[in-house]
Amino acid sequence: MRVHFSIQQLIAGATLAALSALTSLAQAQVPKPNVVVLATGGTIAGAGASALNSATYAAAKVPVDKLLAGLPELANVANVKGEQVFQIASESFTNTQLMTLGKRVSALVKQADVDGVVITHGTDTLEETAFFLNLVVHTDKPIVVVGSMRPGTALSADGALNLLDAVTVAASKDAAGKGVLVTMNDSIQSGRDVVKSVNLKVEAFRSQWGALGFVIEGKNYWFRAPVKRHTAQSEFDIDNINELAPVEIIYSYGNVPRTGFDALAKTGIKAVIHGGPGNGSVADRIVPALQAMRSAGIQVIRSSRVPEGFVLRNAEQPDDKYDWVVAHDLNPQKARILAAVALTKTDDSKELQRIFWEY
Ligand code: DAS
Repeated sequence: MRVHFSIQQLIAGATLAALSALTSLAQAQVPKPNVVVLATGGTIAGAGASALNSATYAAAKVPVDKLLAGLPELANVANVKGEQVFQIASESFTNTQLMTLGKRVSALVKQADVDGVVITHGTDTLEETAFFLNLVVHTDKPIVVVGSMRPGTALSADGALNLLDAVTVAASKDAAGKGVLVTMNDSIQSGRDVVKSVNLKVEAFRSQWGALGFVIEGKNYWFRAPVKRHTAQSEFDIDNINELAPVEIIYSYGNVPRTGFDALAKTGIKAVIHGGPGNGSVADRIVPALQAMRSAGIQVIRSSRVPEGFVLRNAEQPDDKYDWVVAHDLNPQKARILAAVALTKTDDSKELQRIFWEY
């Protein structure tokens, strides 16, 4: 049977084909976002002796250029440039590394030709760095911190997909204004909330308040947004900070002696984070040690060693009477970061408590 097309149908078909070709051409010409990857070391840059070494390896060995060259899929997502800021395992980070990294990120996000920043980082203190950047970098541009639990040399290594996801999120307009983010194991976590909760599995990072979303096959799926102050809304700005305040943590447990508390009190710290059991509980024999610290002008901040929940003010400890601060839901290591930043602006305990409620 012969099919007859009218002149009009032929013209319509040709027009549609031309439009489709023009659309593909236009899409091909849409400039890709520019993402800078700042490499600091960690397992994501690690190397093991064999594919079976998923936990036995040397961290911080592979340079950023090699990391990026090993992931050609990045070119489909963004124009990516790498910088090797450090090459260390993150348990060895100090406040100096935090400041150097923070100032570099702050400089990059001010550049019109930078749309997002990724930081490759060891997993051990990743949650501290992510929270620090969340507090002090003034931008709405996406900043994504990423690590891996297995080195790239291992079977089922997780670093490549984590890094691709991090660049995908950093290149995404819908990731703007959500604070510093962490992409691990398909999840998009808040840099404020995320903690390393398992020390040997790829599903190592979680937030007690849940992930912000997922990134699957190059697409972001968002389910919530942070409510605590961060980045562009923060009253803290890395550009106005020269040095973090000295703040230390002391862990409490049954039988804990005063020794550590009394020793810390003589080191010139501005605040002590008490990592207590339960609701940040303080043993009766330790209360006078903390009161002595407070009388010496050291801020006392009660956190908890319990992974979930938050420390309630004036519950089992008379915080008003002792002029102590509670760390809200922040674990001791995150409470240290917030205190070290906050004390660059205020030494007033009521102001500190406001800050711990708001950030
Ligand atoms: N030592 C760990 C670190 O650098 C390795 C890792 O898990 O990234 O944090």
